[in-house]
Amino acid sequence: MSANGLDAGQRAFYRENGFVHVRNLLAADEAAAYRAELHALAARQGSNDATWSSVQGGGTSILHSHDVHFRSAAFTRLLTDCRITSIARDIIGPNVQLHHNKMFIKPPEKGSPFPMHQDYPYFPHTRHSMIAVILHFDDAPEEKGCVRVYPGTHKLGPLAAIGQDHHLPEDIYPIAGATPIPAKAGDAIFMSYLLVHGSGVNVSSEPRTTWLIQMRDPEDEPLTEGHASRGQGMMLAGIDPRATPFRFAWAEEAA
Ligand SMILES: O=C(O)CCC(=O)C(=O)O
Repeated sequence: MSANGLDAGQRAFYRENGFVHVRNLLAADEAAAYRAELHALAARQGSNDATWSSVQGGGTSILHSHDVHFRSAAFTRLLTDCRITSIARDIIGPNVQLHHNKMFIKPPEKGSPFPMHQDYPYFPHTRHSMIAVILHFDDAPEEKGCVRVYPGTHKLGPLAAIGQDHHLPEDIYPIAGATPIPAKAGDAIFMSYLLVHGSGVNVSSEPRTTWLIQMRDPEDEPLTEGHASRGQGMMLAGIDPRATPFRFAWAEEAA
């Protein structure tokens, strides 16, 4: 995979569907190395279940960590890898800013699902420039609880969400009714934060290992405070055009 971004067909597909599946963004040996790095990180940090409140009690779990670039330098380098940022620029524009990043390891046989949702209610922004990329470090066939989407739903705008985890009504957006996107190690899925998406239970005998980066245009203002993360605001491509005088970080904190 080169760093040339999306071709015209992929750009048109993204505009129409709200996502694009990019195959082999990473080579197989790179994906394997990142996978090993995340599993080592998971062993260091111990159990940390991120199962959503609306699906708790089903005996499933999912391991997570946010701010992975504060835990492993390999991920600091990957954040600005132009194979990722060239595609982000095609979607967002020339300037791409980090919002947050997180790993998920869905354990074998009982890896938690993600109920269908939009990412919007977690961190709403004025111009909806926010996108996620989900990088796959091992194969994610359907039985591993691969990502599933409702294509085109990014055009509906923000939808009314339910409860603490902001999921969508199961009768309107059942997980089973969504289009599965089985992926191979090294594949990436880029999606709008307005796209309705989620994933099923990992019922396979292997873990599913992914890293998700949320990125935005730095000029797209957040509508709410909250969802802070370490390194939020780092420029991954281009510049932050908002001309602000330089201030030391400690002066910002004191203000
Ligand atoms: O990794 C997945 O299966 C989906 C993750 C997701 O939807 C999210 O973090 O918003």
